[in-house]
Amino acid sequence: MTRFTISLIIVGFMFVQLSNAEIDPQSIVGAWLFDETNGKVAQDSSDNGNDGNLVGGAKWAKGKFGNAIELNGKDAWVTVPEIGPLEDFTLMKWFNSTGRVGLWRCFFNRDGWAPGFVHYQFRPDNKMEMAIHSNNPVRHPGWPDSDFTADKDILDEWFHLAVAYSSNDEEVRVYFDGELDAEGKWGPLPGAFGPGRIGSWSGGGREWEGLFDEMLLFDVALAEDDIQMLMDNGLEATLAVEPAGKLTTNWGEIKLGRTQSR
Ligand SMILES: [Ca+2]
Repeated sequence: MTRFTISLIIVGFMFVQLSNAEIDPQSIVGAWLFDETNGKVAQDSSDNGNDGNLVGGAKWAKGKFGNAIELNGKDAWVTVPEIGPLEDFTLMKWFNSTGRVGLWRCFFNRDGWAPGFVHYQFRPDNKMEMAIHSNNPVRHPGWPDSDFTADKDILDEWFHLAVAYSSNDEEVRVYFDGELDAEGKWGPLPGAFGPGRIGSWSGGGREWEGLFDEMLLFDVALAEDDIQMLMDNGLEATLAVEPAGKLTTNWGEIKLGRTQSR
């Protein structure tokens, strides 16, 4: 093998590493890191102002990265403003369930239930469903056969869950702890997330009991390695170590812009 060929291989390898690692901060629709220690506002760390408001017994607690939001399964949730519809999206979070096994338990549900509305939750059969009203089928493919069952064996532990969806490509992928759990053709509607609730549904009786941390919503269907990087490192550390300097700069500008606009 010539030296020239080896150099080309090395350059090619570096390019792949770079392209795999890129997460564009501009693709963040909402980033609820739940790192507050007091107050009733869950700040959106993106540039979009999608701050959440704590309702009822919602409170701050120790989380996976810094603090988390703790919900009591009865009268606690976080409301979010109008978000979407998004043609493509990735929604991910760390969750820790402490009760209500065998009951509806919401992660993030758009208020009401009408065409395009996202309902993202555990079902009474303890299977996870990402549903978009009027998609065909309504629930994401593969959910009945998933190995992940939210029964008593998963209580009091942190797990990571991500759903990447493209209405343009009509594809969905579901990841538990960064491992592909289900995928398939699914569509065709964009997904509307708000006005809605983290940890509840406006229809009642579906409150989350436990914790959420690093709830991140993007307007792109992220690749598996991006999801894993965000899962392992958290959003802020992931963007801080981005090899392309402009991305780090953009993230800094976003946070600076927020400070100046308030
Ligand atoms: Ca946090």
